[in-house]
Amino acid sequence: MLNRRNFLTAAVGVAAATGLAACAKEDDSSSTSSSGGGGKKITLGFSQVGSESGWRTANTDSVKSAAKEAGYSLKFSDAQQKQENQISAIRSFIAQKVDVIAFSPVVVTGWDAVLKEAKAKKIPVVLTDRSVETSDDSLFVTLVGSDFTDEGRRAAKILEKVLEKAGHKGNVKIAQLEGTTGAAPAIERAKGFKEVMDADHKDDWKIVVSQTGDFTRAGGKQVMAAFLQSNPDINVLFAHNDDMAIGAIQSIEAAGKKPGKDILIVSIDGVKDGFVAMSEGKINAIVECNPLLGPQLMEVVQKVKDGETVERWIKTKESDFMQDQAKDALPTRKY
Ligand code: GYE
Repeated sequence: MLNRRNFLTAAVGVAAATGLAACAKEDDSSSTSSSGGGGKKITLGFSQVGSESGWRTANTDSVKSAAKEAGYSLKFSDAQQKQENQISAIRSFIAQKVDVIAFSPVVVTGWDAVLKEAKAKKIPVVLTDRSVETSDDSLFVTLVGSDFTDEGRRAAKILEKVLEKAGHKGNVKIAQLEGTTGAAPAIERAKGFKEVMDADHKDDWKIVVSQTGDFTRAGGKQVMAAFLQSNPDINVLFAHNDDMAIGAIQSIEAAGKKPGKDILIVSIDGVKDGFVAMSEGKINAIVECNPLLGPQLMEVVQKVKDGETVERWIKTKESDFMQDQAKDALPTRKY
């Protein structure tokens, strides 16, 4: 499986070329101030995953406002969770001769061809948020984003606390709502969680059902309803993001059960609505994943443009929150 540290080699299938930015929404925004060094304004092409979650909305806002702040001309494209749209957007950025391309890859595989095209035109590529698997490490400069495997481990560790607090006795029957299939945060959060489970809870914890909810509320709601039908004895939900947990809460309530009590819930992200659900007692703990990557990204873009060396992986600092911290933390949440 993917090891972000080594950026594993993997031969990848390449999505077919499509027309320019087929269904992707593209917008251009630029500010009048000049870029940091007083030189020519930097043009940055940014291909976003979509608008699937509260995290993504906060991430998009952060990128847009940081680009404006830095005085870059930003070409922003929303791929609506489709890899072919991202490939088209990147091709369009190459054709427009942008200075730097940044993107948050919807899935990990299938990027080599388009990244080689960027390299051939000497346009540096910076990954944000999510990683890729590539056969050639030189195809991107750096990744600005979180350690998702560690988030998975932290989710398992915080579940231990949640179970203890709830005075839970007996077997732990876990339902897992996975993120988008093939996406780095889905693969790695599952991996980190399982690592702790295999090491410390071989006998008492079991993932009884696991399926993707595509990181959306609607997905979480629908899949949780099916889980409750097939496995009515589930007593824990591990959701790869808050939005799916919030969707699942609706199905849990519709099934006449109490989220946060009958079914203990741990999720990842820490968006405002997640904190609201936690302060209402419906989510038991949240592992934070910071979406405010814009300022760090703009700094890196400037350095890359100036030919400076940057770290291979620029990680984000994050915290964990238990339910009893939710009310106090809520007013200070920035996203
Ligand atoms: O957790 C989820 C979003 O890639 C870290 O994508 C991101 C994830 C985030 O849709 O809410």
